[in-house]
Amino acid sequence: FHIPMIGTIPSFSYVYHEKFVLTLQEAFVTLDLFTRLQSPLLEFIIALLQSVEGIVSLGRINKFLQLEEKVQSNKIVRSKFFLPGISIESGHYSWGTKGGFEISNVNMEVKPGEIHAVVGSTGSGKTSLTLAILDQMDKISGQATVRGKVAYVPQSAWIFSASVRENILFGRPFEAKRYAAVLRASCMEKDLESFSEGDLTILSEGGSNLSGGQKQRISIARGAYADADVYVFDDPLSALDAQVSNELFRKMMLEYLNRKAVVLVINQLQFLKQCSVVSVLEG
Ligand code: TTP
Ligand code: MG
Repeated sequence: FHIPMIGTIPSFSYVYHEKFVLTLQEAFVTLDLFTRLQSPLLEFIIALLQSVEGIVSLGRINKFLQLEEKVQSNKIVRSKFFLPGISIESGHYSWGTKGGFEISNVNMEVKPGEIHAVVGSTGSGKTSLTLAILDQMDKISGQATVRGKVAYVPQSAWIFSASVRENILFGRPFEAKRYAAVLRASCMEKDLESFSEGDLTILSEGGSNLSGGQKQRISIARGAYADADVYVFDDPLSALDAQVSNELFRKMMLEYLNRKAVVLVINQLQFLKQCSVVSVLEG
């Protein structure tokens, strides 16, 4: 006697023999028992999968907690009683690995209202210097103090999957006046007109529906909107044409951030004469 498949329980059989008589009672009780088994069996599989995930997660958390403690080496002062800015004296930084890249003899002083330009050939350590300011590089010797809130705009812009506006606000509350000023200073207004839904247009992860220059300007706008005291820009003009570079330098660096302490890695040497100090990385 054969009972067809019921739910996820495979079909089962009943031996037909003179001794066994399949009564209604037997058939339904058996069916009922099998049905009752279904959910514990499914839950067992889920529990098994979750245990495996749990073990993997615990392993990762364990690895993370066992990492070596990073000693903060730059002095970071957030007090309002000090004038914001950066001062580094005879700074010597390394990337931690023996015989790896190091920058030494770093002397810089950046005050509010100043643009401190950093120039040097590719691979000379411009990005490293900006990361040394952010205390991401290991300090071997020297004195370094960073006073105030710092905003950092990295060399390669990144975009997350959300609207243009959310990419600029980056979790901060929306303030219409500041937001409009930032859009103007980062020359985003024309681009927004060309987007189907203006600044509410949803961007894809990594910003594949944007040009390189648009990504870079959204990244700059995000930094500007952060309303920090110290701004560190790593080559913000690299993906922009000459005209937009000119406009952005004037509106953002000279006007919008005119009272801030700005460190600006730059390859467009024509702007250097408008900067307060120029540092050159050599050797
Ligand atoms: P960078 O500091 O990246 O050089 P750069 O910014 O001047 O170059 P570019 O103009 O192309 O942007 O690199 C200097 C050296 O530091 C290089 O040998 C790689 C090393 N380095 C690390 O080891 N780890 C890091 O995280 C970085 C950023 C650089
Ligand atoms: Mg770099």
